[in-house]
Amino acid sequence: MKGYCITHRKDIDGLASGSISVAATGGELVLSDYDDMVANLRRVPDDADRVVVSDLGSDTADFQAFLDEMGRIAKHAEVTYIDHHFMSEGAKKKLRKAGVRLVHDVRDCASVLTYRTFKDSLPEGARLNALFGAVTDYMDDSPTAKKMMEKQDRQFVLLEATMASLALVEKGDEEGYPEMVVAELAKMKLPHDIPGVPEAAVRQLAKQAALGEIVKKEGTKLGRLAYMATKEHSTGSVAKLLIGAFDVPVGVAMKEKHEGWYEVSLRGTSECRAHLGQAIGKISGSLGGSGGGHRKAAGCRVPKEKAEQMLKALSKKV
Ligand SMILES: [Mn+2]
Repeated sequence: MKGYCITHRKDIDGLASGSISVAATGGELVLSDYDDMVANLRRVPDDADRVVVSDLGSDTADFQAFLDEMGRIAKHAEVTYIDHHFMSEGAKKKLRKAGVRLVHDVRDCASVLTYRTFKDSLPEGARLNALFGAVTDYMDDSPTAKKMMEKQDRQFVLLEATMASLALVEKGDEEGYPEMVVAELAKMKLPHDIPGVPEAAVRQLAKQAALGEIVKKEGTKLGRLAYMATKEHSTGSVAKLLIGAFDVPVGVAMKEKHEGWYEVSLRGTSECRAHLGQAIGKISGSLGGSGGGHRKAAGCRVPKEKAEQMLKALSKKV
């Protein structure tokens, strides 16, 4: 058996769903982000038997390339694609037609969907991994997640999940760190028991407390959004802090990860009038970048010189 588990590397939902598919199928772990998703699929050889892709939304400009690769792999292997990001009916149809087993539901996080998909081949502890994804993706109030939470001590789950999430923010860029976390979670090890995790989580708490002050000084308000360029790893946290500091419904944090390009995180409150993932997908696409995500949490990549245009267009939308 030659199997691969390809999952999102940036958050605990991605890592936890990867750990669940590794525990269930024994496949080799491949961590990916949106921008290298197609490249990672291209590396899956034709003699693979089973491939699980989780928490990687495909509602981006390169859907055709994604579909082509999924179709190529599905000719020889059993391909399961588990996701909860927005997906058009047309895209779903095309994936199924290409032979992909699609597990898609926007009401649950990818970890919970992965847990349900492989439930029969999982140890009981995997339910916790699924809940870590639900808590950190803010999706623990779905009917399924709620029922699963009833079987656990809620505070225990919240602390373990948050500890894993904070530590990932602190150490996510460290070579091999996210891979190590997935491997340990797949062995049903709890975050507090994974080497380095509790210490990194506490360091991150201290950083975040200090960051609140920096955001107040360096952020800028533009209509109903506030934005800022940052070097922080967790652009998502910066976006959230901007919302609070400027009392606006949308926060936008931009980081120059590769020269000339901004990686952007967007966060919104219930008062935001647009679906951020869909809005930023269109805007960034029209500016030569790409993006997508959820209603209140999204991300994109745009050329640095187009950032101002992006912010203006988004400000009109929200
Ligand atoms: Mn997710």
